[in-house]
Amino acid sequence: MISKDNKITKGISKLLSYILRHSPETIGLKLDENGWADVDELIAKFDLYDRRIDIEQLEYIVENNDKKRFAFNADKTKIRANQGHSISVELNLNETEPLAYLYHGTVEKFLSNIKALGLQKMSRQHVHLSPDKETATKVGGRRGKPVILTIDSGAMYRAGYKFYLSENKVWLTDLVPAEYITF
Ligand code: HQG
Repeated sequence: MISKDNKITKGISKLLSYILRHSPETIGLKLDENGWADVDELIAKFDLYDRRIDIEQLEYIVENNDKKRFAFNADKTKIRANQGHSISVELNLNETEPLAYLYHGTVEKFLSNIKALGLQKMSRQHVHLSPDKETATKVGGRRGKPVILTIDSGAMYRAGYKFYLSENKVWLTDLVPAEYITF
């Protein structure tokens, strides 16, 4: 039985995030254009690099990961990250009307750039937005004292900007111009 705070499981989750979002080539893995890795191949490649993992452990991670970062396909032969990629993958997310307001957690040092250029994707495929201030506070808190920006997503949507909701409920868009941000 793998326990929730099992350090090994956490370490594997982190590695899995890195491999499936940013750098599959690190272990010689190939993702398809939709970001899916073959589960058997992933397990074999992990093995080659001396990081043992089995299907049970993957199932546990998919099920219990704190942010539901990963998903299997229907027959569990493939696995992918739900969002957060820096490599180019087509997730085929459905365009969704956003909540009237969304939030973005960041830190003070980025504010002058954000005021000038809006929220940009930076190294990822999308700008990530949170449905509530509490989540945004956690996101910003990864980098220091969090600063929460309020996004007028309703107005953006009416102006034609597209929004997507990932499997794990992160709101994604391509750009948030500064005029839609309350600082
Ligand atoms: C900032 C985590 C300067 C932006 C979280 C952020 C999220 C700018 C950083 C997910 C800027 C990018 C994503 C501009 C944006 N000038 N800085 N114009 N526009 N920034 O990590 O949103 O745990 O790529 O404020 O929970 O922090 O990995 O984005 O600080 O959902 O699953 O540039 O990552 O999820 O950083 O986080 P990131 P993020 P996981």
